[in-house]
Amino acid sequence: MGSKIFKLVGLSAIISSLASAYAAVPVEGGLGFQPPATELAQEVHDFHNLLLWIIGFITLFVTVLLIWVMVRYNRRANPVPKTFSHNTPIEIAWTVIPVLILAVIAFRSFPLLFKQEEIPNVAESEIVDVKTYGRQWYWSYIYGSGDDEIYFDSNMIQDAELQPGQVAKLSVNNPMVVPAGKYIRLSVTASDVIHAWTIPAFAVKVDAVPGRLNQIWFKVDEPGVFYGQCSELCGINHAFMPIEVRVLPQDQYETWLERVSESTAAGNEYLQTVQPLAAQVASAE
Ligand SMILES: [Cu+2]
Repeated sequence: MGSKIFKLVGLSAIISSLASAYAAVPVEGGLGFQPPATELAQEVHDFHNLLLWIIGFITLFVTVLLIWVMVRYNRRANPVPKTFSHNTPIEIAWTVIPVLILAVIAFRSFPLLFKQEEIPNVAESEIVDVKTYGRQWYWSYIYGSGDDEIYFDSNMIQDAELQPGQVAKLSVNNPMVVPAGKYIRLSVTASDVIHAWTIPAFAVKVDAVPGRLNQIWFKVDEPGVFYGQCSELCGINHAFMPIEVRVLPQDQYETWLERVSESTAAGNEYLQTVQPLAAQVASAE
């Protein structure tokens, strides 16, 4: 029993230190969102917290009203009921107040929706283009075009092949790599059925639809490793096509881009030297 608890504590210590070193690993028993890695995610979380207050207050208010009515106006406490059927001030209040609450929610939510969709108007030098295909059941990533095009597939690591530091059902063999501090413009489509590309820590989610090109953007300022999963039921292995994004400082990203243009293995080898997952776990232990 004692050693079991000790193991659990040790495991959660590793996981939580992993989570602090790298922004987006789900933790066992975790409540709430993964830490936000983009400005957009921070704003989405703030909006969520505001909604929680509003919902909480309304639920409490309605519960108190119900209890009050049950106690004060049951047949025993109030044997002779009043017979009026209208009360104009109350009817105005229960129309206007919900409208105001909905207006406050709309005032916060619509700008966020547009912000998710609209790529900021910045210089092209600040933008990095990446394309991705959702496929049954993995993701493909494409950098550049024409002769300089880099293409690789990104498959989940099977449980039996997990290396120290890799996360079950979330780590992939060839992760997507992007530079920190740049606007990543992601073009998303699919080659068979509908998938959805998402990273919760970025507050980004976009459908990958065959024959159609969707775009989304994100900007992560701090290097780290971020995980997501296909979010559109796409067949038997839907749960096994995760997304892993490695955010590197600009200079390391450029070196990775050079290496990966030689071969995917060379790119991964370099990635291991600058952002090794295993070392993080070893130091946590
Ligand atoms: Cu899917």
